[in-house]
Amino acid sequence: MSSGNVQEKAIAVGLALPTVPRNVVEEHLDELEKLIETSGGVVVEKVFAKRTAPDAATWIGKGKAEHVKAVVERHHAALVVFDDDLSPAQARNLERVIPAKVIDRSALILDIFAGRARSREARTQVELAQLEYILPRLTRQWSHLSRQAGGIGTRGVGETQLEIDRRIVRNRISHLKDDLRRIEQSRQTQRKSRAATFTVAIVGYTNAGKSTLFNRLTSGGAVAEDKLFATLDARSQRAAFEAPRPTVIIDTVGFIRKLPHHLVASFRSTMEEAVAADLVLHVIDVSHPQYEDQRAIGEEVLGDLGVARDRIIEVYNKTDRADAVHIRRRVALTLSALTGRGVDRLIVAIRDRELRGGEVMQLEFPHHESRLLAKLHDVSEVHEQQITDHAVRITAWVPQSAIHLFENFSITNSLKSVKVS
Ligand SMILES: Nc1nc2c(ncn2[C@@H]2O[C@H](COP(=O)(O)OP(=O)(O)OP(=O)(O)O)[C@@H](O)[C@H]2O)c(=O)[nH]1
Ligand SMILES: [Mg+2]
Repeated sequence: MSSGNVQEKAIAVGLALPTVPRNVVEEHLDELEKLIETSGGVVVEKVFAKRTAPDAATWIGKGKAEHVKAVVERHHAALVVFDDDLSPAQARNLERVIPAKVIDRSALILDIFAGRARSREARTQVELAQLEYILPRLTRQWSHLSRQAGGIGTRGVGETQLEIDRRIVRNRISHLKDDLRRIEQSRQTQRKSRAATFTVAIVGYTNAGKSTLFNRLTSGGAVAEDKLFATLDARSQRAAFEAPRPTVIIDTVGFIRKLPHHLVASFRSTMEEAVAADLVLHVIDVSHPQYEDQRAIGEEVLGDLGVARDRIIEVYNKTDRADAVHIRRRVALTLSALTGRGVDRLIVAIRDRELRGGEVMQLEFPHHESRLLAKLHDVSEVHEQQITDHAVRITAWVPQSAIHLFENFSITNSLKSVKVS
């Protein structure tokens, strides 16, 4: 399905299993509908199948597939999207019955990403994920070809073609992987060059309000929209608020349930940069009926990526919305990125984190202590420096490990940091 295809008529199909109750399937289909809209389609009907177990050949069962066929014909729909991943064989079997393009949630998400990716890195990551998705499905084209060509006798030709296609795809995949490695290396160099910087990554479910918050904390410029996956490129910018250390905020790609695993792998490097941040803000949209689920998905992804819990601050967003009044969690940080209410408390929390592991000191060095002064510039964050006839006066954030070096030159200790709790 192409994103340029305006208002392609689509049918959304979900399967309710004993382990997945109907209302959950309905909520998942609502999300699938949003994804289809994001991709330029319109859902004309939703079909629910109910089974004790998925059908191996058609996922929803032969009878239900016939039903989908009738629905497709009634609406003249061009596309059928399954909420769950279909095996290549299942998709093939379904397309034999249903006179429309049959895709699954993963293919749809890949399509959206392909339409949105802008930076070279994001484009490379998406193309890699698409090819890895396509590779095991290449047989599909071949079976179409061989049927058209008349079957027996032409099979050898088809197989050869298939082998060629596969080789082309595999070559392209390894080429893209090389590209990504190179991009990742130059990114690591950049990362090192800003080692003194405190980095804050904003992560969370898609549409949670990450970019809106990013714009609040920086001078703005990120696109924030009521769309899934409005952001595809990790973006970083200096914080606009006063902070004890130079601070960079990073906006990231959102999470979603059942994220295609090829995409997870391809976007890993982008996410890894975010999770290497000093602090991770996990944004949760409390106005969403499934915010608990979304929070759990976020936690799982962060856990998989190896982010330590003590580096995460949960930020409960969209508290201005009427459907968010139920939130009365005393431990959590609640705010509205849209109205700005509560953002000041988040900034205080970020500053506290920056100060942990060090202290803001006011120091005075006689001019002959130039070596120590150089050392200070090396290991700390200098906020202010004043040169008088007799001395150099400095306000700086000094890491715990270096405080003893400068203690003798301290002129006040009134600006003590918040200690690690
Ligand atoms: N009412 C309300 N709406 C908000 C708030 N924060 C964000 N929004 C809206 O929620 C929608 C999504 O916001 P984004 O900032 O684009 O969300 P995101 O997490 O960056 O989304 P993706 O990049 O698509 O993953 C937009 O329409 C925002 O205006 C908030 O605090 N209150
Ligand atoms: Mg965004």
